[in-house]
Amino acid sequence: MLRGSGRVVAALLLVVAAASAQAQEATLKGITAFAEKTLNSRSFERFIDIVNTEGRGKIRIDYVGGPKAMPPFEVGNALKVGVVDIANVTGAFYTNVFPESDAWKLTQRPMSELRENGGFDYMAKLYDSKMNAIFLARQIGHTPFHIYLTKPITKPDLTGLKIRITPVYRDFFTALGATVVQTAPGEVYTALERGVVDGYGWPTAGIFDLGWHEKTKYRVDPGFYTAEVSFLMNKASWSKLDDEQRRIITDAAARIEADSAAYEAAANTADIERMKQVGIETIEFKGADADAYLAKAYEAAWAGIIKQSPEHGAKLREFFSKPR
Ligand code: 173
Repeated sequence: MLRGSGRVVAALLLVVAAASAQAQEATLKGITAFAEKTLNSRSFERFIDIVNTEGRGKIRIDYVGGPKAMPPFEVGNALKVGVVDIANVTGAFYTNVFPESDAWKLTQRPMSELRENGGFDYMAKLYDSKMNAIFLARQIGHTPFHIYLTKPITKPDLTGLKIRITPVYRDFFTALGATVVQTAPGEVYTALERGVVDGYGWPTAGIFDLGWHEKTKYRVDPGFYTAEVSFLMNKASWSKLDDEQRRIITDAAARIEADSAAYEAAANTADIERMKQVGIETIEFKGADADAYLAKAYEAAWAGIIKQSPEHGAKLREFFSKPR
């Protein structure tokens, strides 16, 4: 039995123990390169909810938001230098830091296979050495991109048209004859409204999120490449976590990657239907025309990546491409 001062000491010890347990809760600053609560951010928001629920008292992600908090093309560097600890972002937005990141769009095998065939490990090493980053999960990886237009075309030729791009589309749209204008997603609506561009590149789903359907008349099919949006973590922030904290992050990330096919399929089906309903017409290349269109898309992009990074580009092409 404790009496008098012994009891006071015990009580103090309890207070100290509680305070240090609290201090062990890691807080990570999380950011998304896409507008909050839109398609490409929602799985990240779900991931944060899972981590904050399962990690209660151990780890917490403090969500600082999207492009209102930081311009999308700055997210990669912010993660690299540790201004943020965890990010939801696509490779095309940080080619300034790590040019090969844009090659994710050229994967023709699912992530589950790339995690087995060495392709994932190859990229993970590049993330480590070029970006101080850990690649946690790809949350978008089953959705192609399309050309969306305000004016019709009759063949795969964008001569005379100004098209909004990111690095994803630059080589292909240039090869199709377009004049290209790079903008963050947040500037697309105004660019369309002012006639600064006649169209834009974007994945199958998501054009309703920022109101672009109001200014879009045509979607060009087939879609090309495979969109990529992933969760990345700063390496120093990762190394500060204990095994349990890492497990919570890794498990939540794996769950999101595993759910991504179903999540994307539902979103794509819904948006294609909605485009039909609002009168967005499909311009479809078929048969040999479609084959040539897609072949040109991949050729132009691989040539661009291999030119920038001959050694890694050639290796990534082996891992990522579908065997012919
Ligand atoms: O068009 C874009 O802004 C872009 O590059 C992209 C990449 C992945 C998902 C959505 C958009």
